[in-house]
Amino acid sequence: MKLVKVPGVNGLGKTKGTRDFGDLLVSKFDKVLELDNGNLEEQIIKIYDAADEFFYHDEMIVFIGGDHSISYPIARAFFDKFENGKMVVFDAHPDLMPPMKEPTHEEWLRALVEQGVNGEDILLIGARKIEKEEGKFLALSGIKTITVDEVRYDLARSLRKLREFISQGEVYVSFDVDVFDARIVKATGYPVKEGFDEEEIMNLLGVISEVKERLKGADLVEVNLDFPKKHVAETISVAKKVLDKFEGMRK
Ligand SMILES: [Mn+2]
Repeated sequence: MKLVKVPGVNGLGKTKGTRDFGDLLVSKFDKVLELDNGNLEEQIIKIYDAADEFFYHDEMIVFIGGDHSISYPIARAFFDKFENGKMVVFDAHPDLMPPMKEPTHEEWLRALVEQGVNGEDILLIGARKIEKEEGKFLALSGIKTITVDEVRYDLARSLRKLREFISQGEVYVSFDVDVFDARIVKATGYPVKEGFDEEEIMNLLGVISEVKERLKGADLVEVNLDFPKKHVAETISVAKKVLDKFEGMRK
């Protein structure tokens, strides 16, 4: 596994605290991208080029953000390279607001679909804070979903649905820490209650680990250091468990 630090932010100033959380999570990166967060156009190109190069090599890559806007160029590189690619997104928010020219962390997923990625190749897990216009887009987009309630009330069926989704093609996982319940992950910009607990997430990630060498990469985003130290420490320790799980996936 290769670990890449992607200190990209594009959250209209509200996600600056996510820039360097990777330094608290990982002691050594295989690569650190040098990004000027004031130049969004260049930031997107640099992230795309780096992701494109990593996907060329047959090794699992984990990109550590940053906010969720980094997943836009990474996912574009992924879908450009892998025609049959499937992306699993863990997020409390669907990130489907109408996109800006340089998509922010609130609309990166919609930008991807509007630019031609097939919604049916995306599975969104845990979304529970959905704006009206996002709901409309979601319904028309073909994006598949698994909700927290589905997992809680019929775990076996939810795991089957996930397993079926990733049963063929290359797989990429985008993981926004706010998919966890707001009591578990507090150091993030927009925590949402009624989210997953750790065991539920580990069950879902366990299914993803079954795909082995078809799993090409993952990202981990939206831990925000601009919160009380205690909350940051707790959130980092939860994020570390997710990273450890990624790490075990292709061994
Ligand atoms: Mn997100």
